[in-house]
Amino acid sequence: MAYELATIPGDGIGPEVVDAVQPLFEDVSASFDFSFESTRYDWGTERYLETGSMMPDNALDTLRGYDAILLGAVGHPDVPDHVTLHGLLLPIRKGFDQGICKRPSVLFDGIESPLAGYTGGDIDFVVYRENTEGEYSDLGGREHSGFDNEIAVQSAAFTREGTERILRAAFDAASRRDGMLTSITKSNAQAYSMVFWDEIVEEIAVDYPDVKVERLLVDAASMDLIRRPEDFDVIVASNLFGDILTDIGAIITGSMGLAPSANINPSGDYPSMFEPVHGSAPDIVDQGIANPLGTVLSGSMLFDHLGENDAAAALWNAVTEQLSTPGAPRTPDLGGGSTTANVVDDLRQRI
Ligand code: GGG
Repeated sequence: MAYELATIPGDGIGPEVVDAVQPLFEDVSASFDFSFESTRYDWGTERYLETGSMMPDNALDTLRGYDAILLGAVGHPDVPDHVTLHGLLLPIRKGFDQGICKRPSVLFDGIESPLAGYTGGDIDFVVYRENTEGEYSDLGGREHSGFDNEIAVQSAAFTREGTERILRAAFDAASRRDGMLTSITKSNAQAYSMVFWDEIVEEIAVDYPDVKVERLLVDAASMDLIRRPEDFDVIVASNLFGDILTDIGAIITGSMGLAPSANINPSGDYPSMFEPVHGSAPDIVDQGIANPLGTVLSGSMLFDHLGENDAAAALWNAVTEQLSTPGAPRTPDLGGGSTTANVVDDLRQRI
């Protein structure tokens, strides 16, 4: 099989991690008898500063024919974050109807959690985040700028279709895993959208008698992810809540640099996109010390999505083995002194 991948390294450490993992992905494809061609698109904030747009007008047409997209990071200290996010990441997620975001949080053997007493294997959950609507809807506006009655309105939109599909994806995952689903809302305060969400959870639960459903408010969930992370298996949440909870998930499992994610187009009509959860990290850019493991694990999710399950497992296992090997290279976010390149070279030896 031959795949066509689009890579968008983006901003900050994005190019460092996306470029570093290419040879590793080539090794894996050669070992498992498939090939892929990567085409690099240098879209991002440098382009925005030169031309006024993060990516060309026909960017979605350009990307449409690819089998998958690998994205690095978006964000730049000289440009407001809402400009960069709305200029690149969100138009791709929405334009390709990538309504399901999967973000695993795994405490690997050999990694120290900042939570006392937790060691490898103690934390292993996956967040299913609704990814194209909810609080990230572009509904709203501003008026009366400069007057005392200045107003900003930002609406959250929850469609039945979008809500049902993220919930069904999460129920399916819970059914395949430990049969435990936690649905996160703020339905005590948001009595329209979140009560609607709760109602759909109840409707869908009827089809999954094997799945035990727990409902938690997002404030309690934020506390419980720190107090009892071992109790979670599959978590399902809206766009904003999912984004926030997955940062908690990343930090309690060792580092933002380790966390992968997949933005899935469930119909398969458009490419899905894979990206480390971390941002552009301007504080460490150009030092060669960015952790590439979030991108490697995102690559594992990408290969899994393409049906190359052995390649996906080989990448995931290589990371697992590296992290559990005393003395193996680690970047500074994991307490080591190694470079991005050292970590990738070591993984190449393990494939
Ligand atoms: N690695 C992708 C990236 O740079 N994400 C930055 C970010 O702020 N993402 C917000 C979101 O995922 O909603």
